[in-house]
Amino acid sequence: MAAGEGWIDLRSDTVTGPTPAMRRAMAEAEVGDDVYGEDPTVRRLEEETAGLVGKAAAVFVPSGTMGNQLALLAQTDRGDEILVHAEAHIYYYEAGAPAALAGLMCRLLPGARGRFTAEDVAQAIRPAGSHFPPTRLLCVENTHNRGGGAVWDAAAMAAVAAAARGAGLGVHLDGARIWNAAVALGVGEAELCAPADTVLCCLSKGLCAPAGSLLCGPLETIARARRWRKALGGGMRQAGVLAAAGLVALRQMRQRLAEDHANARFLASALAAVPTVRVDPAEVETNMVRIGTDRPAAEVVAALRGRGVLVNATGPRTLRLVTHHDVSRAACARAVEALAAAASG
Ligand code: TLP
Repeated sequence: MAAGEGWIDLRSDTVTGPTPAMRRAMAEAEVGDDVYGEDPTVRRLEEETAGLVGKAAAVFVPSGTMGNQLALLAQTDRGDEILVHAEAHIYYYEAGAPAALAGLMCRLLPGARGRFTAEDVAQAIRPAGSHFPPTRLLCVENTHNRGGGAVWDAAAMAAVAAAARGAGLGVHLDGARIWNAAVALGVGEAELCAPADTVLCCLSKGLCAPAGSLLCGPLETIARARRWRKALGGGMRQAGVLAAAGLVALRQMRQRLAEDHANARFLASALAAVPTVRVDPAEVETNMVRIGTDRPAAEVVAALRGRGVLVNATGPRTLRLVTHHDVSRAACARAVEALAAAASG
């Protein structure tokens, strides 16, 4: 059954639909064949995004997953090792692609809510020697999805990047939700991305574009990524139709994310009063709320669906609620009532 009108959909911010301004921009988009590098709207989006995150170049890709995987393919060789948090999207949710596509080993870093320290990085780097895979790349995720939307501030990011760089590693930032981190901290995206060589950012989550992400970084790395994009079938022709929506996302939708963050805080504090739900309102930093339930999560999800509310389970007794443009404060209040009933069974 497809979710739609009338549903309160808290499964993810990926469910947001394009705004009327995006639909107009898509209808009027100036396009060309992007595989020939001739789509002016895609070029504009790539330039603006690269500028915003402070990198020299960017390549437009269909999804965040492809952007992350291009970053790995462009900066490693088969048999290398990457350092990545045990709950990172790249490792946890990308269908085994680091192994299947790039031939990489993943060395998993520990740390609460997706955050680790320079010491954790230093300890995980392999010594030189023919017994070991060369450690090539550190991956950081900001905000951290399975960490409940946790934010890395500029200093924490700079510290782990310095540890990696000191040992000759590159640094990739999965910044699918870097916009949320920037708004939460009140700093510019470029400052948060400065310690990374490459940055993946998404337009189709909280920013409401229908599809599209960008991998940003140095010219040479992005040229390699562009070649891998073609190899993986990600070269899109008149992609300016999508890029036009992406430009609206970038220019108009970033600042309003503060509203989603306030709604997430509202959800968490209201749910804290529900005895069958465990939630720590102090943990909410952006647009995600993690909750624990006594009742099995699958049962709570089904009971909520019966009440018109959609959420995802993240474990046997844990759920994730994500706020976004298409759920109002009033809808959040209705979701709290539904959850109070569904969690009690
Ligand atoms: N995350 C999705 C699911 O895949 C879990 C979601 O609903 O949150 N990096 C991060 C940090 C992400 O959260 C996601 C999507 C991606 C990359 C991948 O983006 P897409 O879905 O465009 O491939």
